[in-house]
Amino acid sequence: MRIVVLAGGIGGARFLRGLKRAAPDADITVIGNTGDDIHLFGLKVCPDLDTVMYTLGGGINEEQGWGRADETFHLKEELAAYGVGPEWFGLGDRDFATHIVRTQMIGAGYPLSAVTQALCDRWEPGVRLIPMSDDRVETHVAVEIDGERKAIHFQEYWVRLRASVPAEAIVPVGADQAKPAPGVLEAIAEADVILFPPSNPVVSIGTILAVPGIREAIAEAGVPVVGLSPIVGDAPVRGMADKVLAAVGVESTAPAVAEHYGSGLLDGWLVDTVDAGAVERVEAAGIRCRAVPLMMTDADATAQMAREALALAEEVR
Ligand code: GDP
Ligand code: FO1
Ligand code: CA
Repeated sequence: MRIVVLAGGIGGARFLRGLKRAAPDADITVIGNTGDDIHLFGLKVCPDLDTVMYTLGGGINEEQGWGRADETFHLKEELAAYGVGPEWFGLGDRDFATHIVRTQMIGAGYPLSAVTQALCDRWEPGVRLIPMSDDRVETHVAVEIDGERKAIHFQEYWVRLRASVPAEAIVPVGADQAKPAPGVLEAIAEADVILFPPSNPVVSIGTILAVPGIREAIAEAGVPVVGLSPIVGDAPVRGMADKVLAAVGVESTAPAVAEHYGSGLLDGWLVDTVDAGAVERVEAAGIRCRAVPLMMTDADATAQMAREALALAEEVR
């Protein structure tokens, strides 16, 4: 079975670990979000691609969910001693090596998709990881700070400000000119099932869908498209997705996220058992819905979520 998964960072990566367990023989292609990418100290950092790669490759800091295990921060401290920041973004010594290799290869003319493949040769994530695009896309957030309206990088909004000021707009800068990376549209066209893991609907999956051609290819693939809600009990399980959902006028509830994707894209939607009361509303929107446990507390629970998603896909096929 060929499965295509659109993934952000932590939510996507942890779900993929469960999917690999639930479907060990499946051929899994992951289309990764690159809107979170940021250039720091002259290096290109791809947080969501790295989170997927490290999580599936066994190098992730499990408690944090991003960055490397057994990490140290000597380089960051030395840079800070020279007054070189930003200090609010925690790049560790081991992680730096990934960004150096990536930046060096891009400087030598390799596209991001080829670089990602080369990095994955070391990590062997057990899936084919493709960035959504080889073209630069950078999510910016329009905010008002001290009466002044400005656009800041998504990482500054998320990591430095912890989404503490209202987001007025989310803009995936460059997305409208971006082309899907080689292999993206082909994987979608050849998929037997397409899954939206419980990733951020706006700044992870929304950004991937903003690359012209990707949304259309999914809608036209003619195979089941099933998603899992990142919102449980009217709040994100982790992080501040409610803040970016508000920016696009969507309430933070499991059914509202399903309606946001819409029946033109989604065939099936899983909500957590605490949101069982929302099943009817989702089905009224033309999307088949089931309530099952959606907390990725351990490997078994996560694999079971993946099984439920694949079962729902068979039901709507
Ligand atoms: P990010 O790029 O690291 O923010 O990760 P993603 O975009 O892939 O996923 C973020 C989303 O994962 C958040 O909105 C969380 O609510 C969701 N999430 C994290 N853990 C869980 C979980 O155990 N269950 C569910 N249903 N959602 C989760
Ligand atoms: N998230 C944080 O909350 N603080 C950090 O200092 C931080 C550093 C960081 C470095 C590399 C990397 O790959 C990810 C990192 N993240 C950090 C996570 C990440 O940038 C965001 O949580 C996601 O992009 C949000 O979607
Ligand atoms: Ca992310």
